Amino acid sequence: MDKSPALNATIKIASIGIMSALAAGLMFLEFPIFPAVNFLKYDPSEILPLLGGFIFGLKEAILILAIKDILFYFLKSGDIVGILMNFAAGFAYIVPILLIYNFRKNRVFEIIGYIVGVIVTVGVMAVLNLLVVPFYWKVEMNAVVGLLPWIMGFNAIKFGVSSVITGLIRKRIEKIFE
Ligand code: RBF
Repeated sequence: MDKSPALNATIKIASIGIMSALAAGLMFLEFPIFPAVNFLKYDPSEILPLLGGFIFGLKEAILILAIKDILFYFLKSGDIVGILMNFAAGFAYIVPILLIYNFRKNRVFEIIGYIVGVIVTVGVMAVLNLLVVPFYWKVEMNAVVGLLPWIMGFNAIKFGVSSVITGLIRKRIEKIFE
C-alpha cells in the first residue's frame, strides 16, 4: 500500500470491519465433526483474522477475531462459554503463526508458523477443555480425559484445514491490498 496515510488508515478500518463481518458469516456454517464431542463445531472463520494479520499485523488479527466472536454471540450463539472457548482457540492458533511470520516474512516461516500454531492450539485447548467441560456438562474430569483424543483430533483437523486453505489463498488475497 503506497497511498496517502489517511487513505491507508481508512482502508484498514474498512477492511477490519468487512473481514470481521465475513468471519461472523462463515461461523454460521459451523457443524460438529465427531459425534462424541458434538459441542465442538468446525467452521473456517479463523481464516479471516489470520489473513488480516498477514496484511495488517497481530493487533488487527486479534481485533477481527474478537469482533467476529462478539457478532456471532449476539447473532446466533448466546453461549458465552462456547464463544470464549472459540476465542481462546483462535487466539492460541493465530498468535504463534503471526509471531513466527513477523520474525522472518517468508514462505518457510509461514509454514513453520502453521505447524506450530496447530500444535499450540491442540495443547492449549486440551488443557482448557479439561478445566471447562466438567463445569459445562457437569461431568467428572475423568470422563473428559476419555474425550481428549476426540478433542485433540478435532482441533488438529479444524486448524489444519484452516491452515491449508489460508496457505493456498493468502497471496491472492494480499494482491487486492497492493
Ligand atoms: N472450539 C475450538 O475450536 N476448539 C475447542 O477446543 C473448543 N472447545 C470448546 C469447549 C466447550 C465446552 C464449548 C461449549 C465450546 C468449545 N469450542 C471450541 C467452541 C465451539 O466449537 C463453537 O465454536 C462455539 O461453541 C460456538 O458455537
